[in-house]
Amino acid sequence: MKKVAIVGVEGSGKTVMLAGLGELYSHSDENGYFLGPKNYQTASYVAEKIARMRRGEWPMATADDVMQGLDWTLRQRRGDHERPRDVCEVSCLDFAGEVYRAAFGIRQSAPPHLGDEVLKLKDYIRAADGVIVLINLRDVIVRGEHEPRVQEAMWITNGILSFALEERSGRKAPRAAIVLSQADSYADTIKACGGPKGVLAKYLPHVANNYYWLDIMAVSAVDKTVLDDNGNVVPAPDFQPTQLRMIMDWILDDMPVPVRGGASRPAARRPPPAPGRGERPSPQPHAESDWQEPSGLARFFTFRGRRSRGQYWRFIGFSLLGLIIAGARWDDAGVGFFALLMIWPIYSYAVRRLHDMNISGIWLLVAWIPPIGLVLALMMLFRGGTDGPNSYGPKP
Ligand SMILES: Nc1nc2c(ncn2[C@@H]2O[C@H](COP(=O)(O)OP(=O)(O)OP(=O)(O)O)[C@@H](O)[C@H]2O)c(=O)[nH]1
Ligand SMILES: [Mg+2]
Repeated sequence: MKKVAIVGVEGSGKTVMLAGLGELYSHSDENGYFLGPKNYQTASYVAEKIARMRRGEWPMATADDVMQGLDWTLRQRRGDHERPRDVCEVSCLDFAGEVYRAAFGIRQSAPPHLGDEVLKLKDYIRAADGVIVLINLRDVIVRGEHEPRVQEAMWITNGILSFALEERSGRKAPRAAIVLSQADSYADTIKACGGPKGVLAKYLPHVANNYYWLDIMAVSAVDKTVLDDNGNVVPAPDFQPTQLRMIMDWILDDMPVPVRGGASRPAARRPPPAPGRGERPSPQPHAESDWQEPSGLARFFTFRGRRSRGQYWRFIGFSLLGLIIAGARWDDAGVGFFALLMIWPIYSYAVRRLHDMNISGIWLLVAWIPPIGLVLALMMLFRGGTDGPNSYGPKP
């Protein structure tokens, strides 16, 4: 599960970005990635906001009491004949700016009607693996940090960042990025400052200094804009949220590199997470031609290759049947001999079942520790193998 929190003060661009991401990844990108909505609310939220934007209107400010949960499965298509693989879950919550003010603003306590929302917002940020903090460029460039409204916005933004990056017991701080929104309107200023980092250093120096190690990006959620009758910049009817690929690249940055298929995405900028934390990097795919499964009795004694859940169930079933027949026909010595004979195949199948899930057979060495043994046994019986080939061979 990958939880991405997209957060920011009132008017920072959260709703536009979430809807844009949903729209952009409703089709697969050149590497086959796409977002499958997990429920109707997510699909209709995106459709409604995008339809409004195509009519040349920005979404309404999110109302205090309509916090919207958005849940997608990020999947990857790997060719016409293979099922897409699930990469991770992307879950976001769209809160109203007022809830951020109540949670991180200068008031000492949240107004009673927002108490629950504030708790939910804090849980949302606390549980996130990645936090994207939005700052509206118009606020900092046009209004300037000395305007009271912008000062308050920056105070809240600081509050969000320090809360998100707090190290909590037993858990490292999440990855975080500062994203400057509305880049389409301020492209010249961004260029003149030498990029988004320069904008932050010039207009919000204390944010730039306090959070100098964070990734900083400037994005526009729309690639084409027009002026409406009142002279406001609004999305053009045929806009595309193409620049938001940058956001998805950031989300994917510490994901395992795809096992196979499609073009592989660019190498991650940061090292993959240490084993045991976050997702495990997928080992290199196994060359299918490397090794042929032995035939006849030999296939019960090898420790290479993979065994599917069905094969494993059948093997366990036949072994138990064999034991019952041996018990009925032979004396204790005969049954003991049969059990001894079965030890190797039992280990062989167990190792290969773990391989099917892309787990090393070495784990069987600690299976005698009861909780680990139980978990492994349950996984071997019930968990499916990885899609397509993995580092232990082709799908059985
Ligand atoms: N030109 C331009 N304007 C944008 C872009 N993204 C957001 N905006 C502007 O920023 C405003 C606020 O965007 P929202 O997505 O509604 O902001 P929000 O963070 O959801 O705001 P609240 O719901 O009030 O908390 C929009 O109405 C637009 O005017 C963008 O990519 N380009
Ligand atoms: Mg909103």
